[in-house]
Amino acid sequence: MGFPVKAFNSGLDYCAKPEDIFVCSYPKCGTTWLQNMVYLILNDGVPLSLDQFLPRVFPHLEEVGKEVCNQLPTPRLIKTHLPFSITPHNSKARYLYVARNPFDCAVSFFHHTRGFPQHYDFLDGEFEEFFECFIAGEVDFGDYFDNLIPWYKRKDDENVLFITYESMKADSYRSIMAIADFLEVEIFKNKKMIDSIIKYSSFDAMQKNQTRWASLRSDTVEPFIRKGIVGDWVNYFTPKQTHRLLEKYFYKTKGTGIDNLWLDVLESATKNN
Ligand code: PPS
Repeated sequence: MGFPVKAFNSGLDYCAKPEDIFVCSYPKCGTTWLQNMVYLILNDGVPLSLDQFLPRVFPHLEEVGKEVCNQLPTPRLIKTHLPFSITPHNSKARYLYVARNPFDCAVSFFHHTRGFPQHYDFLDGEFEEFFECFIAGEVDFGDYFDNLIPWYKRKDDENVLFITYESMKADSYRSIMAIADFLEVEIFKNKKMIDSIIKYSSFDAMQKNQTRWASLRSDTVEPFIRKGIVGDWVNYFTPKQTHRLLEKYFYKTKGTGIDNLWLDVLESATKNN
């Protein structure tokens, strides 16, 4: 991932405050989108100004370390891909977790890995090669399921909001209302504000300003806000790969309830393998 080791270790040591708001996820599952929604909800629907950058306003804990996070205004807005067990915990802090089906996540992660040649040296890498790393859990932040499952188990905790990328796509209004409710921000009476949050968190609006959202590193060669759809995986997965990921999905998530999370995707994957 190319984060400075010192910052990564310091991030693990961060002491969460009761007012903190964390956006948590496995990589490529809609983190930036959710961060922007949270930001807009807390800021009356007014988008980041031209001289503001999301990674500064809402930094990635493991990338910048605790010193940077300690300097943030209250409520501190913090992004993390850490697994639940080592995410800094405070029983009063709020944790929003966004999950995305593993098929689309893998494709997005593939592009991300090609996109940072100085870190991954994978500029000409093929999906076939990346898929083997993904399914083995040998990618940044480890195995997809090991991140998802423990967070999913906390989904009914009072200070956790579990949301999916697909539900944000299907109904952004409803997702925004659920997030605002969780953050205890009253926006439901203010139609203008809601419209503004929807507008500025839309794919088109976010795609316009790539540099606004990306990591503090500037060496990416692929757009960070890339395609933003559900189902792009069908353009990459072979039937055999689909079968293998499905098998792992059902094996890992058995008895957790996650097998009901992406029924459409699972159905189409089952037909495709
Ligand atoms: S990271 O690097 O882990 O923080 O990446 P992350 O932000 O989690 O995920 C990036 C993917 O989210 C898509 N994205 C969006 N989709 C729909 N609408 C909006 N507004 C939006 N913003 C970001 C982004 O395009 C990446 O997905 P892919 O499939 O690669 O397009």
